[in-house]
Amino acid sequence: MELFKRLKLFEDLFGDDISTDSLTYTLLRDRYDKTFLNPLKAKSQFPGNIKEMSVDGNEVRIKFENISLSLFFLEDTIVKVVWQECRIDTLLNRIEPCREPIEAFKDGNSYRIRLAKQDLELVIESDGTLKFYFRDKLVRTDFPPELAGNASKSVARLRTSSAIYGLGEKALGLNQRGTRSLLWNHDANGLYGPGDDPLYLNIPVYIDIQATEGYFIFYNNPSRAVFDLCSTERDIVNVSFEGLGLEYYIGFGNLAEIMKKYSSISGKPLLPPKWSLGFHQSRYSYMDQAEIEKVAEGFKKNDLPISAIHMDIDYMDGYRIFTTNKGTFPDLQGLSRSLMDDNIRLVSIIDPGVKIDVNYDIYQEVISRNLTVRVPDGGPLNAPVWAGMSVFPDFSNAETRKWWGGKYTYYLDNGISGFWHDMNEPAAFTLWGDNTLPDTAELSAGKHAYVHNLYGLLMDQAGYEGLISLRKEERPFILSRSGWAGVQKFAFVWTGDSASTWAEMHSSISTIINLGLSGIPFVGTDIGGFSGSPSDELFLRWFQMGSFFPFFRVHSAKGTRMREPWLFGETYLQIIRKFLKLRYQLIPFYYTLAYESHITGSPIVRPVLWEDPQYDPSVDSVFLIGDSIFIAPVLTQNQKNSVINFPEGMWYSLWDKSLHSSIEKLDITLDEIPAFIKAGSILPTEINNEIIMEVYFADICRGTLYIDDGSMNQKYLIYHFSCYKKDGKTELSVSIDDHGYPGLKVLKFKFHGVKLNSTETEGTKILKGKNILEMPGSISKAIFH
Ligand code: MIG
Repeated sequence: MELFKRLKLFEDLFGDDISTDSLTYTLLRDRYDKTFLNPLKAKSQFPGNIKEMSVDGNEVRIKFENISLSLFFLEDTIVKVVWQECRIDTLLNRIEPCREPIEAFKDGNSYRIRLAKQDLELVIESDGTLKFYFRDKLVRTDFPPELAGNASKSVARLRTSSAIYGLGEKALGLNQRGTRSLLWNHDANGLYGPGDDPLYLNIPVYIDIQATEGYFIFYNNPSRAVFDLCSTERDIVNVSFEGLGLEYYIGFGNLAEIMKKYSSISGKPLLPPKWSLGFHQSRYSYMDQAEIEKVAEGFKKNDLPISAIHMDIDYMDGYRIFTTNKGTFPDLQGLSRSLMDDNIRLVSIIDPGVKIDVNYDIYQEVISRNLTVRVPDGGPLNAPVWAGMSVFPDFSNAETRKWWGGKYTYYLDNGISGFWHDMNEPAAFTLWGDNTLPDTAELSAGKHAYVHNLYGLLMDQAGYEGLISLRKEERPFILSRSGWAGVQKFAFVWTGDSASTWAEMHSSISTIINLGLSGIPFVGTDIGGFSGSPSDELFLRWFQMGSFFPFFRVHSAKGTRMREPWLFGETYLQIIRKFLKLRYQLIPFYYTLAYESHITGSPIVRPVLWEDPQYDPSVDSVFLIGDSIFIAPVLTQNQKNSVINFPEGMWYSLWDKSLHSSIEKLDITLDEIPAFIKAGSILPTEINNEIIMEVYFADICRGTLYIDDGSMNQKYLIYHFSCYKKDGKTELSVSIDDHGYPGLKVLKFKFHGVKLNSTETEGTKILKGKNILEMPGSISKAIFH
């Protein structure tokens, strides 16, 4: 019955051919997995009793009866624990060994290792239990692991009231303590909501934090895994992997330090092109060239700023990647050129599947060069996706990546600026079971079951490196649905096919924050939700919230209501315009945050805990942007007021500049959502191409502005601003970190919360009435009353 329903659904959606293909493929997949999956479970092994320990440089080796353990002490309080090495390349960075000499000694039946300067102590008990002490407190106990062949199970005890974040993309709430989830990249098939698991992008990393102290633990293992985070047993985390051994990294500190350490292993976030931080309008699909032109015109006519329009799969010729349907897109080059005249870029979708068609050059090449994922007994694996039966590039092969990356020249020649990698879990159409390739399919890095979670990451790497070699000066923009640890080096991520519901809008805040705390700063949702037709109000509230996320895009499924801003009536249009303009004013702030992320690995969307260690770590309805904007979005229909629990400190309303703190009940109107700037922030903004530093006054204020030429060659300049109040006078100082980019001729500051009178420093002038202080870019100090 279930099967017939599925078949019927597929026929309705894709037509007879694909549903027949899906049936054929699903049966084949089952046959392969039955024939070639090794059913013999390897025998379980535990370490047994400790035998001996030896220290060799930064490595401590401990022999147990059955297994050996290696501990590597790395720079910056990071420990690498290897019970069984991961033998495939997962694109991690190499970290330098720590320089501090290791103090290791026997203590009764245990061994003790101490790094005094780093406040770290590790106790290895005789059965293989590992106890981690940070700043003299026991933060984690790892019990002896169980290994069975390359499969592993690892159980640990956490502190009783710490919070857990991470795991990549999850819809299980903000604090994931108490959840159990699967780490297996998965196409949610067009729709998901709160609680659904797994989703498209999973990473075996989590942060365990209590107030300001904690650590990240990252398992270098992309194979299928289950993470039980204190859901079955109180304080007990139970993690199991299907293959690839047991190798993990732990790095200690506060949230900012943890993120810095994790990104030093998994990779620093890319530096995005500035335009990518603006607004993107998308639809599945704008069906032809004329429709895209109309959308662009609509934005212009209605005075709505926009940076990019996305082209979904229907631009292709029969869903063949690297082709265009000449009937509906007769002049792609002309289209991109005319949009570019208005500063609007085109982003086109790219799916990994290559249609099986002997007359299609991309198919011929991928086959003749032998670059596809293969079935266990030989030839290329065939599975259906949008293009019908297709083959799948083996991105774990460097040759495939090089070949694939070169193909982006087709789009660049057509004036396309950005790339949207979809279906890269990889997804395949099936009638039952897992909608991906067989576990037993072969990639050059190993069995699909083990390297599946790397597929998206490696496709992104292929695209990114291809683009860099095709146009050396420009920063690539890639948007990816799937990925793994390190995807931040190559791509932005959006949260896939979310439901158009209030509940999902709310839940997306946690998903976004957890992605950020998994190392991925450039994230956003389909505004309004992908699947379904949001009410006007839901769309507007989602738009208002989404306008603060680093990746800011409206997108929606076929058959749902259209979402161009002018379709919601004049009142809504005005509000949407206000939020679009606000976002463009804040671009210098987002760009500065992007640079900070690039250097430190910090997320852009942060939990309040980041700034206020006393804040409830589970509150999932508010977020910070950097350390200075606090957003409490409107998450229910027809809401009249909102009780807001402010983070520590004083907060200016972004709208009327009134001051707020602790707990307040505020009125809600349709045209705003509660948004606040921390008193003491100096926020870089831009109006009419002019940069203005907005000073939200307090006794001490600080802010940063990053500017550059936008290219890959890294010429930039950073301003650090600070402001102190002293004896009734205020002193503003500017310091410059110059890396070859010319500074601003004039520095402009707009003050909120204080009245400017006279200044003492030569060359500064106060533009009366507007509370604006203007000074030559060369001046490093101004004093005013
Ligand atoms: O099977 O390209 O998540 O954003 O519009 C669906 C069509 C394929 C899923 C993506 C969605 C996109 C859609 N894609």
